[in-house]
This record gives sequence, structure tokens and C-alpha cells, in this order.
Amino acid sequence: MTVDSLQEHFDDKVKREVTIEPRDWMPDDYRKTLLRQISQHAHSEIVGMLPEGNWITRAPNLRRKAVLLAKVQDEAGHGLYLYSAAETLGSSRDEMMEQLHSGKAKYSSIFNYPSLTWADMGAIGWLVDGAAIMNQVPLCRASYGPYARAMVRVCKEESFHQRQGFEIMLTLSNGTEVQKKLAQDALNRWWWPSIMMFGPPDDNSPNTEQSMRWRIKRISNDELRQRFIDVTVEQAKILGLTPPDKDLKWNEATGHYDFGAINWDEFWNVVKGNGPCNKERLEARKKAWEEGEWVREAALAYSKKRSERNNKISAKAA
Ligand code: FAQ
Repeated sequence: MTVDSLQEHFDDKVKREVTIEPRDWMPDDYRKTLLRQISQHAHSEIVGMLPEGNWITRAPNLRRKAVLLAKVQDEAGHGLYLYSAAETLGSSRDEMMEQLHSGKAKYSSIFNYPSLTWADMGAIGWLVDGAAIMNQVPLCRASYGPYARAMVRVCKEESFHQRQGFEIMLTLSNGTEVQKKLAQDALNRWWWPSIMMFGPPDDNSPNTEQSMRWRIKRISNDELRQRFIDVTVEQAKILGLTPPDKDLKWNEATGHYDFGAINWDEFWNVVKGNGPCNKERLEARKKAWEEGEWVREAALAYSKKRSERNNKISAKAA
């Protein structure tokens, strides 16, 4: 087959919504784009464990502690499915880790903000997981099979995470004056960074157009952001909390909320490594990687031993 006919076959599959699988031919740029997005996504899940991990030992009661612990473990699982999906594209786990630890790879801007109070656990679940679901549900239909399938399970778990965050916010906002203030303060600090999570505006998003043509992305950054704002403002009303945006206003004509200007300088500053916690997050990940070396070595030694034993058994049986 010539490259042209391979390309034609690939385009036709994408058009007919037949997933592209690891052994299928794919254009180099499609592979690169997927590797970039999936590995960044995996890193986000793993770095995303840190702001919440910070509160496990300080959860206000046993139930909250068990739920938070389970949630943080789920995020680790998401990272692992995503690293596995990225590996099917030809990159090794070690390579991806090296890129994260050297600061070469990106991860979501949101995880470079600090989690200062218990109410932040509510705001992260409600807003950050809420934004993640809005972005990831369309990815369940991404054209690359391993990514799309990983997203199905991730979205189910994220939806539980979002509800647990909302429930924390609901409890706090129905609590004492101090608790309500904590909830409002967390909303004030997490609102804008959550809105930035969707990425730069469409007219400044170099990857969107091609990714949509390849049906990796299905919905643009701005459209997802608008959908998120529309549903979240209504949820804030139930909580009796006010998003920190004086320009937020229902627009009868468009059927959407208008919102104020996003501080894109802040976003790019965080993406470039200068956010409030970028250095701390990378240090924590590098330390975990170094301290976990003996675990990786032990697992490898065990799997080597097991496969030697299995080979011996098969040789005997033959
Ligand atoms: N942060 O051209 P676009 C979670 C970069 S998971 C940092 O629009 P694209 C779960 C972008 O990479 C959260 N960088 O790019 C959880 C590109 O740079 P590059 C993560 C960002 O790829 C919850 C440049 O800007 N979710 O929260 C960000 O078409 C709670 C230009 O941007 C995913 O990764 C950002 N926010 O669209 C865990 C979902 N936005 O790579 C724990 C999958 C953009 O060319 C606790 N990813 N950039 O050097 C996506 O859907 C897309 O990659 C976007 C960006 C929408 C993030």
C-alpha cells in the first residue's frame, strides 16, 4: 500500500467513526498529537493527586477521610490507564516520566494552585472534577480507541468525584457562618483557574482545529468553557454561593451566561512554570519517583522470576 492509500484508509475510518487502534497505520502528526495530549493528561491526573493528598490526614471525620482517600486513589488509576494508552503509541513510561520531571512536559495549570482549607476539597471536586468531566465526556468518542475507552471509566469515576465535592460544599454552605465563609472563599479562589482549565480561547488555540479534524477533540475549548459556566452558575445558586465575577449575567438572546474577561496572562504564567505551586509540585513528584525506585525494582524482579518459572512449567509440559 502507498502512503496515499494508507492516508485515505485512515481518513475514511475517522470519517466513519471507526476507532483507530495501536496497530493501524496513522499519520505521524496524529500520533504525536495524541502522545502529547494523552501524556499531559496522565501527568495531570498524577500531579492532581497532590492538592487533595495534602488534606487526607486532616479530613474532618472518618467518612470524609475514606472518601477523599478513595478519590485520590482513583486519580492514580486514571493516570495509569492514560500512561498505558500513551504507551500504545510508542513512548515508554520512563520517557514520559523523564519529560515530566525535567519540566519539559505540561500538566494541567489548575494543579499549580494551593489547597489552603478543607473547603478546597469541596471546590476541587465540584469545580475541577466538574470541568474535567465537561472536557472528558466528548473524549469518550475520541478517534483513538485506547484513549476513548480509558475515558469511559475515567468519566464514571469523575462524576462520583464531582458529587462528593458538591456535597462538601453543600454541607459547608448550610453550616455555620464560618463554614459558609470558607466555602465562598474556596469558590473565589478556584473559580477562575477552573475556567482556565479548558485551555486558551479558540482563536489562540493552535491545536484545536487539527485535533477536531482528526476527531480527537470533539468540542472546542470555548464551547466547553461556556457549557461549564452555564451549568456551574446554576449549581452555585443551589449552594447559595456567588462566583467571583461581577460581569456574570444571563443573556436571553444567546441562552448562555455572559462572563467577565479571563486573565490569560495569569494562565500562561502558570503554564510556563511560574504559578504558586509549580516548583513544589515537581519536587514532590521527583521525590516520589526516587523513593519508589525500590518498588519498581522489586516488581520487575518478581515479574522476571515469575516468567522464568512459567517458562520452565511450559517446557516441562511440552
Ligand atoms: N494547562 O491548542 P491548545 C483532571 C496548553 S484532568 C496547561 O488549546 P489542546 C482530573 C496545551 O497543552 C485535567 N497547559 O491545546 C482531576 C498547548 O500546549 P502544547 C487535565 C494547557 O491540547 C481532577 C497550548 O496550551 N485534562 O482535572 C492547558 O488542543 C481533580 C495550546 O492549547 C486533560 O488533560 C491547561 N489547562 O487543548 C485530577 C484533558 N490548556 O501542548 C485530580 C485532555 C492548554 O502545544 C483532581 N486534554 N494548554 O505545548 C485536552 O482536552 C486538551 O489537551 C486541552 C488543551 C483542552 C487541555
